[in-house]
Amino acid sequence: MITLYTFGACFGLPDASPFVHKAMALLKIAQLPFTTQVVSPKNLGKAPKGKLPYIEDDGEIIADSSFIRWHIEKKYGYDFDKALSSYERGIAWALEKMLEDNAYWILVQTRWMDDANFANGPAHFFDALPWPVRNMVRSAVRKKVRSNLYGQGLGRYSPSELLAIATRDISAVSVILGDKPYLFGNEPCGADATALAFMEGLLCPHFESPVRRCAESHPNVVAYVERMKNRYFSEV
Ligand SMILES: N[C@@H](CCC(=O)N[C@@H](CS)C(=O)NCC(=O)O)C(=O)O
Repeated sequence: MITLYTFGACFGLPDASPFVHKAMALLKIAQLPFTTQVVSPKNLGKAPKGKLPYIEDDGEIIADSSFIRWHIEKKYGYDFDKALSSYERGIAWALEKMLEDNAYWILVQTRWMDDANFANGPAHFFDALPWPVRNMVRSAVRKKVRSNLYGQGLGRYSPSELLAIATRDISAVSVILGDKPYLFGNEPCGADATALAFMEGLLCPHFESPVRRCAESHPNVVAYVERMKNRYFSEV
């Protein structure tokens, strides 16, 4: 049995992390049974790369959502992209990496750097800590996230610049999806797990932002997220 290590369901999403959400979706698309185990943020250092997700499968540990996907493909012989041409596989990979390495940071900026969203969201990750250290840890982690955003680069951009970039990302997903049920046709492929996780994360009603409004302005994306949720996450 596969164990997926997660942060836990949060903000009406299957997981606070879109990467964990993606890994869950991959396991569900491949119809592999799995259990989940929540990792406390203070134990993240024990994760192989200090990040989630990772899985344990018969004693084998695999970290990173893309490596988890390749493990599923290799060990269980499930080709997520079997129906895709090599050109479509190229587009699928580019779309995934746009979401994971670009849109992800906009999502982080929206949740962690906007004061109201932070208070309503990530600030609660620390509620279980005793009060003398709670505020200190909360501020220290927020500071680290700010520094990560600055290092990545998007943390240096104004809200209107971030929105301009997010608008391109979201519209790329919308255009590639078109009027198809899934990104590349009638059945989901590997990139659908990523698109679901990141688009549902950006659309999350728990957080107010112009980026969310932009995602909401694409009816095909909104309908797609609902379609994927109904098919794979009806229990959430
Ligand atoms: N490339 C990794 C990214 C995973 C990732 O960035 N996970 C974040 C949560 S969204 C994390 O665990 N961050 C904890 C930290 O940086 O301390 C993947 O695809 O799994």
